[in-house]
Amino acid sequence: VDLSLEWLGMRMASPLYNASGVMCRTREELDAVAGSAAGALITKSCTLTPREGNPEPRYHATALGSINSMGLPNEGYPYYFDYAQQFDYRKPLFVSVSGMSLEDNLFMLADLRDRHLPCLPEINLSCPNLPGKPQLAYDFAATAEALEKISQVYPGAFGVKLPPYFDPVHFAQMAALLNRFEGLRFVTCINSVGNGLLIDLASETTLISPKGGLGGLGGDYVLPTALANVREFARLMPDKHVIGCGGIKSGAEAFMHILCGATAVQIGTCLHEEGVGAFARIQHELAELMAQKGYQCLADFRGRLKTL
Ligand code: RRO
Repeated sequence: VDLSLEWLGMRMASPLYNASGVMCRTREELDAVAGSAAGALITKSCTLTPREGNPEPRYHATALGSINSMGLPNEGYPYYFDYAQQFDYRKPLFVSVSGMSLEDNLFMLADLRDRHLPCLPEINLSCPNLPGKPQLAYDFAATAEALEKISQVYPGAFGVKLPPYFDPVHFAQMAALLNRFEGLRFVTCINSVGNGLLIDLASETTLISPKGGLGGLGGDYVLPTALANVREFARLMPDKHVIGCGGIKSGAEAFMHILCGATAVQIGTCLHEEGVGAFARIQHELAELMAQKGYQCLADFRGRLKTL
């Protein structure tokens, strides 16, 4: 069984890599993903200047997934661009960019352009955890304005990280909007399901501290929502790549994401809980599942979901 893939001129030995935010804040964490079985790696979303993030506790895992309100803790964009500059590129590197304003994003992307680093930006339009700042991609007019300006500043291929949508009209409107931008080559679906609330029953207390306990959900809680978003965006944007993210913890969920049309898939909660060994394990499970089903490569089943 062959798990390799090629897209946008990049070769990946495996379709699995980390979701931005997990195992990617420091060089040491990025090196661990680079040295693992992951097919690629992506950095923590960065801002113009370093950020501590929200007060702790700000992440909690349960049997069914995770809740987080990290608040964009990161080392500032030069740290990640410098990492990219010294990276050996034995696998593709993505940098996640999440400015506090459109101007900040344009500034960072202009620098990335001028440095000619061979990495692709995934522009985060969907952070759910900044008090007072709504997720940009829930505002369709603001998203159009951002992509117009980004396309003027950044001539290369780029992608966006989308929040989950929950209505077919929104899928269609966002897909039509994204299809207008030629430089936009991929969308990553989905960011965490924003502003859920998990409660510890015994103590009758929230599990995390920021925002009265509200935070982005990941893991099993979000798998069906992630699959729906991957499926609909893959169907509505046939000329773009969709990267699947949400609820992957074994070969089975990775297979389902790819069946829905994902080019590659990212692991968040499961990677946080298990560590980088998750990549080899899930890859092995995916290969076994494909062999059982008689598939030799990812293209044999990618996007071939059957409906009733
Ligand atoms: O840092 C975070 O709180 C965070 C971000 Br930027 C994001 O995009 N998604 C998420 O679940 N957490």
